[in-house]
Amino acid sequence: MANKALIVVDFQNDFCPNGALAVPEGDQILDTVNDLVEEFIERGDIVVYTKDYHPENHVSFAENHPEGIWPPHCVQGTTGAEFFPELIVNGPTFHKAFVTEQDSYSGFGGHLDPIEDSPSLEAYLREQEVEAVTVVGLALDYCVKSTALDAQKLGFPTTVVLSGTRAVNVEPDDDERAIEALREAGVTVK
Ligand code: VGL
Ligand code: ZN
Repeated sequence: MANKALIVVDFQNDFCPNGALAVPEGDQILDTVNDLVEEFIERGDIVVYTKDYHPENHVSFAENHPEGIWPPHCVQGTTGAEFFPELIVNGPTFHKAFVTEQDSYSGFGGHLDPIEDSPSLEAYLREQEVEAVTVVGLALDYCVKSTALDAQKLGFPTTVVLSGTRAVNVEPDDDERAIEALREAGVTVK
């Protein structure tokens, strides 16, 4: 039985340098993330992963939809949707935003299989009797923030490890604002 879960958010090729929606220095979270993965596994805790997993014409893509703001990224079946190659994967992956008309920044919108009646991330954490979570991955100001806020709201005391995340910073201080919002919600940011 695990007490804690590490949630590795969207550490995928498209969010790393040369990817379709590259997060500056996204690849540089690797050592922190892998160290945490090993630490959690060695302690008998669990690690779960999320994947942004979009169909080709997803609503978040500016070229397909007026409300879309992103270049096409993490398209199902492409290399961009795969995990960063050196990431240690030792746990289940929850897929999110796989329906054309729905986006989800939060990993809690994720399912084990990319179909909506497959187990959700929350159901899995409850089943594993997880009592606290640590969140790392990409990007701090979008999916990491949203996942950590949801986790805290769902009653899991939540920690974000800053060296294990990087921000997109569409606006220059988005990272600072994300950290502030997390702390205000009671998330530990360190
Ligand atoms: C993300 C923008 C669009 C993320 C996903 O993983 O932070 N950001 N889709
Ligand atoms: Zn996306």
